Amino acid sequence: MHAVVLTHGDVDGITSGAIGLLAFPGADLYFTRPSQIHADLYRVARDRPDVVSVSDIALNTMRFDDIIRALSRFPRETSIHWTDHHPMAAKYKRRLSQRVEMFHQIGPCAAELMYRKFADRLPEHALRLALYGAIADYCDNTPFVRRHFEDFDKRTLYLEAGLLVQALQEIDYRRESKDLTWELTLGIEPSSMNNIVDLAMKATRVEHEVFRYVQSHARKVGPVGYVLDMPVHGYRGKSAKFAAYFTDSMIGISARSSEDEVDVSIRRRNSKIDLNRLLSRVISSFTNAQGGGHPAACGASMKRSDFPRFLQLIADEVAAQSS
Ligand SMILES: [Mn+2]
Repeated sequence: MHAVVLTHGDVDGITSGAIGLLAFPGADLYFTRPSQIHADLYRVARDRPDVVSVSDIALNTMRFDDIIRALSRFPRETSIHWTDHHPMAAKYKRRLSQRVEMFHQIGPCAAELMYRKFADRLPEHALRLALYGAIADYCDNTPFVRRHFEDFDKRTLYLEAGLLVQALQEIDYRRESKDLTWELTLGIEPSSMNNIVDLAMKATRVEHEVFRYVQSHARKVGPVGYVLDMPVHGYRGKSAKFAAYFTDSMIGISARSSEDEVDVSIRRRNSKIDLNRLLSRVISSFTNAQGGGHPAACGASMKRSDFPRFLQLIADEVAAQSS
């Protein structure tokens, strides 16, 4: 049997992908992302695999037709599993479900969904992977996760998951993440991976520096705190949180500019605002901007010259919603 696992490169992606590899032994593993999934599916279809598993990939509605077209390239016999927890409008879910075996739920992480979907064919250690994914994605308050926290010492689970989260800040995706995913399928714990422990410690020290940097460089526009072009790469979600904290804001943004683009990570702080919804409203007033994510964590990119107006629109929306 020829199987292919396509998944995201963050900890939930890696753990849900590792569970996919355990469910379909011998499968090939590729990392992908919402902006690329259509092209990757198209490429994978040429090999006519028996099984494809896509996990933790948000549906990019701007690419929806391309995704449907790519799916139509697979032989009818290919079973395609689509497992995800990002918001998905009902019409897209319905349309996609005509071709894929959809397991979609908001609340649990993708790794929990993968575990629940394939539990009867997984080894015992796969359960820990599901819990690491849940901790990493802040999806650790579901009935499934709460129940299984009782099976271990949850403090140890947080340490192991924390090592993965931190190390990934310093891993440049792809190659090393692939090795890491394979090690996880073997049941090797992060604390037993020397390179992961070293990277996690380094990342934690860098994170503390990032915290101090944001303290002295965060700015505020209305109810939104932001930091632009930190001297370190990565740490974007974390620095967005810190920017909200240091400016006493409901929303934090960490932005990085390149020659003609600005890329932002958005987080909320003590707020129930649905960032995904907020972002899709704001982004519709820009050309060449895209983004999305979860209610509590989002990302977007836009033309560099649009960034000031973007900040202002986000601030206006948040102010309007909270008054
Ligand atoms: Mn996820």
